[in-house]
Amino acid sequence: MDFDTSFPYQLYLVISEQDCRGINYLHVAERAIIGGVDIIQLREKELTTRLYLAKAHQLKEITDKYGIPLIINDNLEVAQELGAAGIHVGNHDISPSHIRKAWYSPRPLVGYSIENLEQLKNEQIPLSDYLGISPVFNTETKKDTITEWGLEGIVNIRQRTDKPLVAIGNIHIQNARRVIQAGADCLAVVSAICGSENPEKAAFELKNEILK
Ligand code: TZP
Ligand code: MG
Repeated sequence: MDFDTSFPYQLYLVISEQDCRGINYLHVAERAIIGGVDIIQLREKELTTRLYLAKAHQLKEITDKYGIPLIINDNLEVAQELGAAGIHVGNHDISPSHIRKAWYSPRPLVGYSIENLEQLKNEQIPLSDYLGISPVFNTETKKDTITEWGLEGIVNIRQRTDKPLVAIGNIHIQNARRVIQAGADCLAVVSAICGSENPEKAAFELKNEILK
């Protein structure tokens, strides 16, 4: 399946089994898609490549069923082997330039997290399809924060690049609208959906905030 590299996606679910706190992550993913999630990233940190790939295959059955892209966090081998729609990497992972050299057909979506303003000048930016603003707000889900961008950080980054901006970090129903108004194109969440008793409703309500 070919996906749009212009990145028309607005609600991005970042999921791991652990973040779903005992509820089946495949169930969470499916309900979230029905609610309005339009792209999913599998982000497993503790798994071997073999187990990561097995989990990714299960999730891809669902994303394929609904025709939405599945992105793999960090692991190029898993992403390529799976035939994922793309890969998301941070500042200290393999670089977008490495990814483009190793994987060019079909062209993957490449996401790159921005943790400091200097990165916006580096050669990885033009090679990325979207930039993660990471994190917008401090979060219990990921604690190795370099810069807590805040809304002013989004405004600042928006002024410096035309790349699609994916905001992540403690985004929920109460701040979603403001994050979009600050200049983000897409909201990425873990807890707001994975930690909800009703992932479909949570996704639906977040999507409505974006579309308002
Ligand atoms: N990258 C920056 S913050 C974050 C990631 C993966 C976690 C976001 O989780 P939550 O629960 O939506 O704050
Ligand atoms: Mg990473």
